[in-house]
Amino acid sequence: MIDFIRQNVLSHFGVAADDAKISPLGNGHINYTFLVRGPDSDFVLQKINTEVFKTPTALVYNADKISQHLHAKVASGQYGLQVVSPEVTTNKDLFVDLGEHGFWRGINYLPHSHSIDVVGCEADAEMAAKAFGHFSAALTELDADTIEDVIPNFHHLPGRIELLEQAVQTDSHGRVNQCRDWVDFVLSQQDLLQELAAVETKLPHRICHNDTKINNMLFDKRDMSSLAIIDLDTCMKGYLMYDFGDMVRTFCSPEEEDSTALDKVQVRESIFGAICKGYLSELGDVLNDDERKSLWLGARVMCLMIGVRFLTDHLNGDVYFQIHHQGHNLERAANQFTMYQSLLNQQDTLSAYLN
Ligand code: GN1
Ligand code: MG
Repeated sequence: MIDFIRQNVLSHFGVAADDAKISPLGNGHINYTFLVRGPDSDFVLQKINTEVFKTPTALVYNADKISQHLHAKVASGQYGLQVVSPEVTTNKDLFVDLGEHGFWRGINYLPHSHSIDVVGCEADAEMAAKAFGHFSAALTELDADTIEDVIPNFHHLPGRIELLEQAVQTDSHGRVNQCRDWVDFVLSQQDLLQELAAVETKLPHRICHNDTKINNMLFDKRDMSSLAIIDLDTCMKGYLMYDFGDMVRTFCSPEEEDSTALDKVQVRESIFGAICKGYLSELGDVLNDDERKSLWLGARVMCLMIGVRFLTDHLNGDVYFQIHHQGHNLERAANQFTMYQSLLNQQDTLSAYLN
């Protein structure tokens, strides 16, 4: 793909084919991301997965709107992080659509940035949660209806379980027998669905990040302070409990999302406490009572839901998430279900942090 980029994409961004170094960047599961080091400046180039993002123009327009809003906040001294912005083409467009050869977009590269996949200490968890909270608080004045739903029903647990049931029915790759226990485990979690149905209707829709993984918060490698919130691809209307939940699922484990060392996968209580502290320091006054109470539910739903999504993709033959080896999605699913079980095992202690 790097040769293709050199020959067909770089010129749209005003960079000559032989003038750039191109290398893969980050750990995304959906889009293809590269760092382009040009003679004068660097930028991030992405090939958007249009099977997943069926209206990629909506994605880039949403991201641009959010970016402009945050820049205005920076200018008025109300936003303390750096902002990711579109890197426009030589025609001043937000993207290059090469049809069957891909939908490409550029993003500014933030110098001195550094990302991590596993949180090492409470201080980092608190700082990252504070940064995500700061991001959401800054978006409260942007009208949520101006942001398009790039993936309808993205965080919709009942819909995700239905898709799992369909994958089990079809069993297109003959993998159901191998994961029957996990399927039964998911289907035994009916109480969670009922709890969710009762809470959801009370919650306000807000613009959410929807992918608050630890590696979507960049640290400044000079002093390890928070630098920026990145990956605005799935910013959409939703419930903040899911942003909280995605932090819990990705910050709290001492292992990566795809670790097979399940005996080590668990929710670290001290990290959970640090997330609550950091997130509420920015959003404590913004959240209403129902939203605050919903956070514990959000944590459980997110862990279960991403496990369901990985398991479904394994059964469907790995058509959604990029995998690095056979069985990768099943390993990810087992890891996330283990996180979910760890949350349930610590229900009383953990939920007390939110009272
Ligand atoms: C995907 O590609 P990435 O890493 O930004 C996925 C998220 C999942 C995540 C799991 C559009 O995000 O929902 O939580 O993988 N994004 C999409 O690591 O499905
Ligand atoms: Mg993402």
